[in-house]
Amino acid sequence: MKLLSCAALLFLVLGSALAYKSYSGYQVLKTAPLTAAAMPYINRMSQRFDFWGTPGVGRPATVMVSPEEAPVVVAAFNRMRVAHEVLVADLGPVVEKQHAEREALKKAHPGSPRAAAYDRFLDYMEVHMFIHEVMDTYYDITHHLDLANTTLGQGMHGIKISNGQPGQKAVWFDCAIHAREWLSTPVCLRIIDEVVANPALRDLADWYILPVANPDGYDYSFTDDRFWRKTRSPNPDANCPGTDPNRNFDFLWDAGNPTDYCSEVYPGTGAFSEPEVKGIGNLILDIADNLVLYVAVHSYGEMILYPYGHTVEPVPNVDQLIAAGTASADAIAAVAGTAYTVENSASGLYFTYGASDDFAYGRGAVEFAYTFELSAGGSGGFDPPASQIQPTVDEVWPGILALVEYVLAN
Ligand code: 0X9
Ligand code: ZN
Repeated sequence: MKLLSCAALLFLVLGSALAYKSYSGYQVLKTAPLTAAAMPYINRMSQRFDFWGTPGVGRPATVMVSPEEAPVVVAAFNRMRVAHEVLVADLGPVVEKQHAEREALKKAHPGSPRAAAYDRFLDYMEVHMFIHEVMDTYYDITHHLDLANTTLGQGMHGIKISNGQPGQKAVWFDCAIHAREWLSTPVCLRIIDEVVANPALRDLADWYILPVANPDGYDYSFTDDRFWRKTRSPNPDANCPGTDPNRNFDFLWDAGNPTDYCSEVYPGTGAFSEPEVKGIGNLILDIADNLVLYVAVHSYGEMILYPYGHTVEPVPNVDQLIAAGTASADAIAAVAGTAYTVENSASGLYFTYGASDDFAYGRGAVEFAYTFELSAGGSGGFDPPASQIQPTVDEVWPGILALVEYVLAN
């Protein structure tokens, strides 16, 4: 009996380790800084291959390739005369090691998710517990935002923090709409921690914060596939489920997006086909009259991006967008010297349609809308170690505060 339960345990442990996608033989390739001439090709390639971070003129691009994809991508780079090198020769052991480290850290920090939030990456259940712990403690200033039920039937938990004064301006932050961009969630959690602790911040504005905007995908990146990006909604091709939620918003939806289900930027069957995206979009429109700042937190690139993503034509309040973004970047740089650039989303000639920031700006008429791309980390950029959480939130929070202060003063 004892032997049997040992065997069962072993099977469970091995089984769960095996369930995690191995990435054995996958490589990460890094190009030389891209030229403007290369961008049309990169745009096309990014619809089929998994580019990490936001490609742009003057910046190197990183792309993850399976063993089958590697020769195809290398041949394309050679044709385009894009110099490149192998950044990670085999992702397999990298993913395995990090998975093991995560398990170990969980054992080392078994306390409440709120206590551990900057020591290790919290899974979705733990983020939910974090929100509930905050709401129990600060019941008088918090309100649970029940945005939607995800495709897999999970609740989408956000939090509104407010001193309850009617007619206040509002600011919005969402994190981890791309499942694998784990570093973003602790930024949202830090914002929550700061705002509940500081009455002056609540006098500035009502704060809407959504730490995990893509719960099904986020879960999946913890349990099955470290580099999962999209939602988990089924597609006709059962091998390629999921929609890129940041191409699914009802703003220029599908104007130039791919129709290939397997693409990492597949936009879905229609605008707001994803319940998560619809939930976010509807709430933004509901509060649009008061909403003055929208921020989506992503990784990576050390950039503060402003609308639009489909054109390099400047928007009417571009000067204000740049000034506020620069105030934020300066505050970030003041902490440890990390240099965020303030850029138009499409200035790198990497065009996108149906993204959340453009929806907030173009459809919700939110005057200040941004995407923050945090720092890269780990071997290829998308696998930062947990030790990077604390320094990231320590430098980004002052940037968020400077941004909110600027926006509300102007
Ligand atoms: O492409 C995206 O969705 C974002 N980059 S990421 O590497 N995190 O996927 C950038 C979105 C910036 N905003 C717009 N392009 N509108
Ligand atoms: Zn992203």
